[in-house]
Amino acid sequence: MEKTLILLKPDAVKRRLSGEIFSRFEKKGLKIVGLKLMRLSKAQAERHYSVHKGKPFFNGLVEYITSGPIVAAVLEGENSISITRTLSGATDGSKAAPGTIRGDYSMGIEKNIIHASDSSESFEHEFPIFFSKEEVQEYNCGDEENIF
Ligand code: 3AN
Repeated sequence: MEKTLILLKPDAVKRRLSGEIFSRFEKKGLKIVGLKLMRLSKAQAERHYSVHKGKPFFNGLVEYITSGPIVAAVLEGENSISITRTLSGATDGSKAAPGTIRGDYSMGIEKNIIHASDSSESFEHEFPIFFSKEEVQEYNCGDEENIF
């Protein structure tokens, strides 16, 4: 089953939105298989955002994601990558559709609540920055035939 990585950014954690956001993904049918609260180092943040190196917003992005605790999670389910992106909404919270996480909780493009891997290649790049393979649990919920 497809896995994806999400990060609840410092604005989400400080605004006590973690439970609300996980609730949306769980209700949709995705399963939490990895989870941790952590503070990213500058080196980890630069590695995570390496695709944006050289862009004008790169330094601000690194500064922001390292400014407070984040919640990193691995979610699993069929099409979990596109589903988490759809539920997260457009990058700029001021333009994201209502009903999406960013549309409901974010006003801007930097403090935009959540990161979600945008492809399996991105997931492969991002996963080892946050988790070791041993930190991911393999299990069935038992209701997969009703969910997928
Ligand atoms: P997404 O997070 O929706 O995949 P990306 O990968 O294009 O968006 O951008 C990564 C992060 O960089 C975004 N979550 C956002 O916080 C930040 N970002 C993207 N574009 C800008 C911009 N023009 N100005 C400031 N920050 C930006």
